Amino acid sequence: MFKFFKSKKDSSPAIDVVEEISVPIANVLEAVSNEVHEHSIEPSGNTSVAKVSWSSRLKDGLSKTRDNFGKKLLGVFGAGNIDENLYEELETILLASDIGFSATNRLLEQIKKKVSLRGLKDRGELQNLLKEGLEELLNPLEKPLITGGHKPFVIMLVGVNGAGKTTSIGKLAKYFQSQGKSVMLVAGDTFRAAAREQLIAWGGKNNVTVVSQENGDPAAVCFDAIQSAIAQKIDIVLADTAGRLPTQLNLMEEIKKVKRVIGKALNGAPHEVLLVLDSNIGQNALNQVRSFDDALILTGLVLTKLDGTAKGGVICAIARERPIPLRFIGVGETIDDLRPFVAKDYVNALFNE
Ligand SMILES: Nc1nc2c(ncn2[C@@H]2O[C@H](COP(=O)(O)OP(=O)(O)OP(=O)(O)O)[C@@H](O)[C@H]2O)c(=O)[nH]1
Ligand SMILES: [Mg+2]
Repeated sequence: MFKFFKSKKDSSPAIDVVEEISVPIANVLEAVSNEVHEHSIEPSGNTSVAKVSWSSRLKDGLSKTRDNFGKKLLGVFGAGNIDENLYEELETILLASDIGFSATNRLLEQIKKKVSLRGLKDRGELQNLLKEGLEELLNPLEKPLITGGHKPFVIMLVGVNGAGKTTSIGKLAKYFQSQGKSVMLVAGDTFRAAAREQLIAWGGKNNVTVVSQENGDPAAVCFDAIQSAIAQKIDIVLADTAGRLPTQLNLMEEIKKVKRVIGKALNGAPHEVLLVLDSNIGQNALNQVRSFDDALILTGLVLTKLDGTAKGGVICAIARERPIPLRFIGVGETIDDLRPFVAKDYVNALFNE
């Protein structure tokens, strides 16, 4: 059994009151249990859970990007002298990896400068220069989320449809719980019943409270949830929202209202506004970052589905154009596949190191 909340009208005209009820979770847990771990069959016939380290998950997850980027680079960095042809080849590879013009130009300029400063001649020495350049470019994005300053610390997740918001909330619930924090999930996507159920399933998986209302107003659901979180002394509130395109102006107004109302429930909240981005969209991610940032003033990004794409280079374009902290990256669908972004690890994984 686990707890979640269901709305009940009270005498206040504007705000629903939440009422705690209990529901069986066996069926929802069954629906999601296959996502938790990769299973393997032992010789005995028993099923065992395969523990895979984060660095191998990251390497596996980035394999398509690496094929598109790192492996081609290895070809360029083979034997021979450094010349203009080499820089052209390098430029072509970087541009084809969704790194973007601006970041590509910066990387090339830096490499050329270092080559002349250090008097390098051999192509083989360039790989380290490129790694250095990528790390320098990506370092400003490496700012882990610190949630200690507020109780509850309210995190709102936004983004286009299917970007991975709800899944990321489920993973984050586990991440924060593993730090000993109490977590509450808020089903702020009130458009689809399935969205609510998806969140309840993640809540069941992590054994955390999910606040939801049938057909409720998203801002009202968030307001109620935060008041409840304050009363219950919850550490972290994760608010899900419905997917929307930046071009859907009415929906962008709605999400601004959700943010405002969260601030009314708790002064200073939300403390984190995370844009969830599907890395498959490549350079379009930049447009989404700009639009959502202009509307909501983002404090962080989550980049999902790096495992399914060859476009992992888009991080570099984001670092160059709008260096909003990349709080987490997702490299798979299981609950452990979302972790804080570490520039060095990411660059090493790109080169399979
Ligand atoms: N491979 C892979 N799949 C992911 C990752 N993150 C999310 N997904 C999948 O992407 C799909 C969409 O995820 P959701 O979390 O439902 O996306 P959403 O942003 O909440 O979607 P809407 O609520 O419709 O706006 C699901 O099938 C997830 O399992 C990831 O890092 N890797
Ligand atoms: Mg969702």
